Amino acid sequence: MRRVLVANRGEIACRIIRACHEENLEAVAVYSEVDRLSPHVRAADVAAELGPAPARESYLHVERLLDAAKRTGADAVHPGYGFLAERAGFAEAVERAGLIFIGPSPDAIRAMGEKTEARRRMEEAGVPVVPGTTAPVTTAAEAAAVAKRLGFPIMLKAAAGGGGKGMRRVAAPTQLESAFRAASSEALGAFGDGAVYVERFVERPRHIEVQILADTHGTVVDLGERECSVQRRHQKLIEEAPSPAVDADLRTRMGAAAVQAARAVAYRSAGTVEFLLAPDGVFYFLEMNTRIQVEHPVTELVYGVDLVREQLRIARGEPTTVKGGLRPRGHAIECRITSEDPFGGFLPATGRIEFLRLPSGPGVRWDGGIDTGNEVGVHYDPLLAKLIVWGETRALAIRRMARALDELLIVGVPTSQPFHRRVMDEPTFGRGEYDISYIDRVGGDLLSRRPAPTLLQHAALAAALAEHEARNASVALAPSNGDPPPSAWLRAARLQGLR
Ligand code: MV4
Repeated sequence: MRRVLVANRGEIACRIIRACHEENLEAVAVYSEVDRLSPHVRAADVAAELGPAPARESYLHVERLLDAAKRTGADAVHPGYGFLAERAGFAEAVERAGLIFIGPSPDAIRAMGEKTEARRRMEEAGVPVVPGTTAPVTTAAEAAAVAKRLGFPIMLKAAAGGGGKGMRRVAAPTQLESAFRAASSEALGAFGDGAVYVERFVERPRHIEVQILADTHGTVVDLGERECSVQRRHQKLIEEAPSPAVDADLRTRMGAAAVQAARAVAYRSAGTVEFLLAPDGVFYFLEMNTRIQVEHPVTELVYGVDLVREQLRIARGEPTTVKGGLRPRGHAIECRITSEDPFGGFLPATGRIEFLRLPSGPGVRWDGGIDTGNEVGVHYDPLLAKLIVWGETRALAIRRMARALDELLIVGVPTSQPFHRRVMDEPTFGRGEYDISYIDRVGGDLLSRRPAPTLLQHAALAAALAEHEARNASVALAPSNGDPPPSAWLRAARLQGLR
């Protein structure tokens, strides 16, 4: 393996390219027309244009990706997350083209992608699953019969995919018929398959996921848990490791269950087993994500590993360098910096990055995919970057995140930064006493009013405006005889009336 095509964009593409360079591998970036000036393109050794902005014409276009691999002499493909990362068909196409797919086998992807199949395999492997069906139910009547056995409330879920699409909570028999129809049609729309299965509803759970690393020499290790309960409409906003709700004994038990889950599908590479942790301390398998996840850095900081480099080593057939039985050290928190306006219902925002000042200092990590001058559009996921901090304790990590968020300045597009800054001051978050309903409960207060722009934001905007006007002025000053427009020096002199 010599040259890796990174079939992704943004922060994760930059992240993978860094790992490639540290593993003495060359990196090939792919980009759509609107991403021509993106940081991941500049960071790579070779770059290939895929096509127009729409993902289906670029980052989702299998033939163009494989053609780019061939044209650039790539011998491996890393899918990142999102896009084609969990499409078994893409992994198969990569391997059929004679390239290494940096991730699990297509069979493992497929087994975990079909949620009822995954639940069946987990039950067989002795991994605790939420009580319910391990096969789809085909009618509302069938669902009602299962619900009678389980007791209400129940959860209807799409068999063909996770992430909350096609999911409905049903509190009483009278709601079942309409909920079943809604869940099935949403599942059909999202995954092309309307099959639905039934689970008992777990009240007030925390969303806890366990990181797995499996090599091709039989080693399967867990790297502890991540707490991902701060999410809005199934989009995670803040993640942390370790979870404030998990002690050493529970960590050992969840880690063992996650390793069993990975072994049950002969897993390879990095993966994440998602659990629901109920208030009574009982945990249930939810689903397995067969990719590197957005939030992987919090695990890297508390376990001292580089998960993407481990993926590259494993793909080269080398044993993982990670030993089993590691314990987390300190505490890490990640805030997803997205181009969404928290004071405008988190609606996707667009704009041009006019000015970017990044936080730094002890224990601060910025996994970024943006630079000044970049246009932020609506073609892709609104994640711009991740701000991750590490501290010796959770309280110190929170204080450090607050400091880093105060240092961060992005001028030109609204971002989720003010939301995160307020969470760091919010008492229940500070005590770690939250579950998946956190945003519903405290989100409203946190976002009650938009803060006044800081002096620095005003100054940065004024500078950007002055530069914009000066640039326009120079265009206006461009001589009609076709001579080149005046240099910045000449413009400045003219503006001072010196020439
Ligand atoms: C559940 C659940 C409670 N009970 N299943 C969310 C998407 C996918 N990861 C599965 N999810 C859940 N499944 C049962 N039986 C709670 C969640 C859940 C959730 C549900 C609604 C709103 C936000 C949520 C965040 C995390 C998990």
